[in-house]
Amino acid sequence: MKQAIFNKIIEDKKQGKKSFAVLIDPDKVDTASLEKIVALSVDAKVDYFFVGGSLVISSHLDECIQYLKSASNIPIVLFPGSPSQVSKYADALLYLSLISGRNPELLIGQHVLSAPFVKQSGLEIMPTGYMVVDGGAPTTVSYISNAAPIPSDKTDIAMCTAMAGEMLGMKLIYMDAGSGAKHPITEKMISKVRSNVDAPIIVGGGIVDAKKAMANCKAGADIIVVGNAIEKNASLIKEISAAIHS
Ligand code: 1GP
Repeated sequence: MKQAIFNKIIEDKKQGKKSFAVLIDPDKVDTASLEKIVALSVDAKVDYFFVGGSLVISSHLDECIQYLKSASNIPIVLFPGSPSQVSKYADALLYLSLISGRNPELLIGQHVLSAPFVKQSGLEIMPTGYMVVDGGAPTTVSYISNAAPIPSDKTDIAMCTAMAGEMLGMKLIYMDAGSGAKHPITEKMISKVRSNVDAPIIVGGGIVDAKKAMANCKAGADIIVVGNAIEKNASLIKEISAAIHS
């Protein structure tokens, strides 16, 4: 089984190096905006492209990934909202189980149905405990998943959920307030999870500036994901990347 990207995440964590992932939703970019995002990301030494969305309506996922591949060496990690968002052209796949929810389909059901196809893709598979936290607004992910998010002040629930995910064998923990969240995840919740699990922690949802990205890193996040804010203003890539890497 491929492990290159996961090994890099572990190595970076050991060395205290924080990483920045730019989230690209294929539905929300056109050729011009994608070119701009890639150029700025290369320049700012972005660590990963995460590609996916709760809904991917258009059919150009493969095309989008092939373009990213041709234009940069930044690893491409699929962040799929459904099994249809698997592309063999990417480098790795966040194999998400929605451990904060109680929807069996997103905990295991869809995985069973898509397992042969996912295995055949040849992608590096990274088992990820996906935790959706209330971000102050109903986001696409909470609607589509039909699962209640963890209340933003219930840090103990987040801690226990992450601990259970890790003990079940999940290699990464992704804490997500949902795309465009009004309130990103609090540092209090991140540090509570950080103190209780060893797995690298990915944090995203509603992060719109370098200050928040840095505060999240200090609280224990290993990878910061930003999508929405960059779609609105791609020049943020540079400052957020610099803050995370500092
Ligand atoms: C959402 O974590 C991601 O799943 C990123 O959220 O688009 O709000 O940056 P934003």
